[in-house]
Amino acid sequence: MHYSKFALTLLAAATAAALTGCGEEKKPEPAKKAAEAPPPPPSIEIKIGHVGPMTGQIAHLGKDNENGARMAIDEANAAKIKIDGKDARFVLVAEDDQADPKVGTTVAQKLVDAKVAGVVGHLNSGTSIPASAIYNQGNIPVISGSATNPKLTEQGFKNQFRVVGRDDQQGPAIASYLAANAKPKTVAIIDDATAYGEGLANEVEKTLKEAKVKVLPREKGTDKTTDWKAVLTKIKGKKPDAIFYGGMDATGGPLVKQGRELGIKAVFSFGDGACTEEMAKLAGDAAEGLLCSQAGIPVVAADKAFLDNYKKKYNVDPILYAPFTYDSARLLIEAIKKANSPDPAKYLPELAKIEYKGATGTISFDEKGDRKDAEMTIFTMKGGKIEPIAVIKGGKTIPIADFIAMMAPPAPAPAPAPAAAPAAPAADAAKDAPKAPEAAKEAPKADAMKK
Ligand code: ABU
Repeated sequence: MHYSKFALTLLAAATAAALTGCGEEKKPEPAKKAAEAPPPPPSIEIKIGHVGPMTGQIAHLGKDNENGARMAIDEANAAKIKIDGKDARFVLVAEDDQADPKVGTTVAQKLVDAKVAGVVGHLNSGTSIPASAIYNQGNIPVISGSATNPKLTEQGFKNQFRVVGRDDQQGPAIASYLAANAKPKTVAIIDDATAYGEGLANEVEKTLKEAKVKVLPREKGTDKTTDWKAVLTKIKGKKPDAIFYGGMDATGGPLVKQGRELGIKAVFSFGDGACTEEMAKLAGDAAEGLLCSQAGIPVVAADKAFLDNYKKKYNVDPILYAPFTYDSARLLIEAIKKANSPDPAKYLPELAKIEYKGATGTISFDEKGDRKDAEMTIFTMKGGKIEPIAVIKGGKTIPIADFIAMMAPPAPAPAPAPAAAPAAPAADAAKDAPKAPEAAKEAPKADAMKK
């Protein structure tokens, strides 16, 4: 039999194919396998910036703020949120502005260039105000959880918000409380020459003068001053009954310590930047009995689940404004969810009109971006702990125990009980409510707020 060369080639190929089919496992074709695999779900990365001082004298407060924002981001990722049909992955882009206004603007530009969808920060008014112009130009929504100088939201920037009160609320609150309770005839005021410290001191001075309290000529330091002896010696000679300091705890602690060392007996009082337990760490017993204010609810009155989860995650309690930066990040995420888009142009209108139940209470914004009906809290230092005395809300001074009871979740409606087992809802609700601190037993006397 004669076969052509072509036929022989075909025969060889067919034999090889048959052998492969019988003797060996056929390897899957990679291209075919890929085609059969389900496509990965579409995803979207959404960057949220956080800025505060992570180095320097008030890094503990920067870390507190960042912890709050990070917790909100981690919870959002765990909740597997979908935006525009895609799996959203939120990423916290954390930056350090060193509490320095110049560094603050550099970092703000960096975040705009990184195309973050929104920013939580900055911590300080002195960094927040110059940075706000940069975020405004980039049309990036920004929420501060701690900056209290009124100018921040007085510039007409539609993208700027804050979830704490303002110093034209805080100054009158602490000054009125001081005037009504310590009843000083003469008050010395010192500030740290920052936007926050000087601005708050001005508000305190205005309120004291309205209350017919004599205010001594202003004394000044800086946000780095830790040797106050010259200033305090000058003040001591004028025998003030009270001293107010506008500045942060890192400088306020040495101030009160050195004041007591010099034998000054005046009541020391402070705003939120120095209303922390760091004061007791820095000043020891000298900090006992100080009065101070915070521009929001006290940490102890924040949502219990938030407080429990924070402690579990970081193994510490919040220091000052972590509940507020947590709410700030959650507000950005909630507005993005409502708009179904991380595009600031799309979600900013949602943020502006939001009404949100956060860890610090219900949050909505006025036309300037300030929190509506923000609370102020007055504290005293007892046994090294900052203890809230009263919360000022809507012009009313509410003893802390009453305020905490107001914030407690409502008792669950009693279930139709079987005859033999009556329900006890009030006791259950009380078990979950935050505990009023010792200082709550002191009845506040001042009705302070105007705004
Ligand atoms: N509000 C206290 C500290 C932050 C600031 O406003 O500078």
